[in-house]
Amino acid sequence: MQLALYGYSLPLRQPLTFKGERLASREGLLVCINGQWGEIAPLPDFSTETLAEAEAESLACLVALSRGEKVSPKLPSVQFGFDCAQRPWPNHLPAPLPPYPLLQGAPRKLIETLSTADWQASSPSRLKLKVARYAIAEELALIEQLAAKLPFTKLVLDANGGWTREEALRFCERLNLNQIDYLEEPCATFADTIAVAEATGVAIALDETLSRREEWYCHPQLKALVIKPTLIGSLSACEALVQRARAGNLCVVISSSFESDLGLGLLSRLASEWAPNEPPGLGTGHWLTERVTTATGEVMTENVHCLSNMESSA
Ligand code: OSB
Ligand code: MG
Repeated sequence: MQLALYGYSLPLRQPLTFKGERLASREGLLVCINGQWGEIAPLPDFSTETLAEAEAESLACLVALSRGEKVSPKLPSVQFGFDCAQRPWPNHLPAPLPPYPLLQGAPRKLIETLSTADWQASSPSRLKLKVARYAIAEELALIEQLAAKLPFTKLVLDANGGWTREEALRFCERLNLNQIDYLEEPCATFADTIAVAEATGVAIALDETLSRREEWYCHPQLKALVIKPTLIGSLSACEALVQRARAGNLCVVISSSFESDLGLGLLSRLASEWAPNEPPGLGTGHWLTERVTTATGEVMTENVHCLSNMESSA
């Protein structure tokens, strides 16, 4: 049995701020079990575990595997990595749909780049914009410009729970819903999010509510579940959410957390398996300027550093 753990550090095109923490590069781990890969990349402020904790648990799991023991990691990012590296992947998956683009940044800057962006030539069917970061009036003005420039594009807004119920109400009351596909997590609690949906008519999607494993129920205005396998962890927990979505007639959007190209490839395969007709939320790839795999999917060992490499007879 061949068992290995690698670390990577990939520069971000622009530093990203996650709830106050500035990231200039993305760091994560790659696990390889008998030639099959998984990625372990907790995202600061979204994951509850740190990279150091994930590395420690990963190394302990590899030692256990080398002794022929079964492992069941506790940390979500480690569960995801080990599940991917050990699961029997289906042989024939439908071709993956291209991810929809993700816009994140100061409204003024984004309005500038709007005129130069190359996706204007072939406007995407869906586009995601982060909100609840700047003044409500600025964000609403940007949305109006986006909608006018891309009349055939549906907009997904993601507030990451950043508004109080009152702020979300103020925003949604002034929002033209015509081109809005749905709004992800307007408020920090499910009760506030539902209250905003009911008061304003906006369709909503759940993301953090799922990864934090909070209680939720189906509602006529709940349109989609945004499933982030890196944050949810075990693939069977993800599959349970997919089943719940199907039962409630909700869209399933498989979404990334700034993983490397290897992790994005795994997520893309899960998306074609679980949500073959839904463009995935994997638009984070553009934020990384370097790769860990070649175009044919081979890991470039010169772009990663080896943390452990074991051969065992177990
Ligand atoms: O809230 O959806 C989020 C990326 C990192 C952390 C949180 C989120 C995201 C994304 C990924 O928006 C892209 C997507 O879901 O479309
Ligand atoms: Mg989200």
